[in-house]
Amino acid sequence: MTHKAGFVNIIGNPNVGKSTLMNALVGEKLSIITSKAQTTRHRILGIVNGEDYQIVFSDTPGIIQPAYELQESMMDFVKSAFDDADVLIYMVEVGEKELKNDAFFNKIINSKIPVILLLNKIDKSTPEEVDEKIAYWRAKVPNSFVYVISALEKFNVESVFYKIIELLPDSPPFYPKDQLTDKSERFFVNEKIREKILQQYKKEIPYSVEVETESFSEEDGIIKIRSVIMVERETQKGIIIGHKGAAIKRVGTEARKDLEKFFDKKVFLDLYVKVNKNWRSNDRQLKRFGYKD
Ligand SMILES: Nc1nc2c(ncn2[C@@H]2O[C@H](COP(=O)(O)OP(=O)(O)O)[C@@H](O)[C@H]2O)c(=O)[nH]1
Ligand SMILES: [Mg+2]
Repeated sequence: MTHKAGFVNIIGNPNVGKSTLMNALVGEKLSIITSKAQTTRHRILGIVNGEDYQIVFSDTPGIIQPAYELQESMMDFVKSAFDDADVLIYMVEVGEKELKNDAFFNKIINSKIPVILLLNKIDKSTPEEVDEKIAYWRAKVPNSFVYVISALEKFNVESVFYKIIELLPDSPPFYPKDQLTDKSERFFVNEKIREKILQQYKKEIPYSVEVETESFSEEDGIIKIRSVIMVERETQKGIIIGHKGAAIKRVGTEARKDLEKFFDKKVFLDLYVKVNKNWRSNDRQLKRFGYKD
């Protein structure tokens, strides 16, 4: 029996639905999803195993023009996703025009590997609009297989899945067949807490936050977790905590509920806040948080 395997890397503008798609394809909430740009900061693998295939999906940060060092590292993750892809998924949404980064766009249209162009969020548009957009994208990315989908409502996602399998090269698996992702349990804890922060705070707060899980241990069926929320400045610390600690308490409660579902165990989550001055522009801190080698 021949075996197929390969890297299928999802790229596109911020907020088009890349993480929603990966979670739908993998069937797990590996990537956090919010309506804000730059929710995804890392490259996150989601692995789907079949008897005779293994698909290694990569969710990546949305393509932007980097303004500070963290964002430069985020764009390095996108670059790496071009380098090792066996199939490239370029996701766009109804209503958008083009990538803000010409170099990335040229890489897509000149790609030697198969490109699947997904026109997402069609649940939000009319059939006429969709037809017009299909024609537009076929002309703009002529080397691609075009599909219209709704990642949110899982419309047409299965057809994309079968197309991917068809396009995969013959290869033995890259990862053990029971592995779901390349990230640790602590990583998912950090991300879940960050998701709640993205949802609950405004302006620059979500972008100034990094989360680090200091301890993760399981005893008597309960997972005990202690995590630090790091901000760039003292004033942000006060905002995170909120009046009488109400704001951080809400973050903790919401994150705990999701983590209990994710791990399928009871979770005890202890959160505290620390200032880590200008960590987004500090090389050593970016390495520490896994944004750089
Ligand atoms: N209406 C609609 N919204 C979607 C769809 N897919 C994703 N979204 C929403 O778009 C926003 C961004 O999604 P996300 O997956 O985080 O986008 P990413 O930045 O490309 O990873 C979230 O609010 C999603 O719920 C879709 O098919 N239809
Ligand atoms: Mg994302």
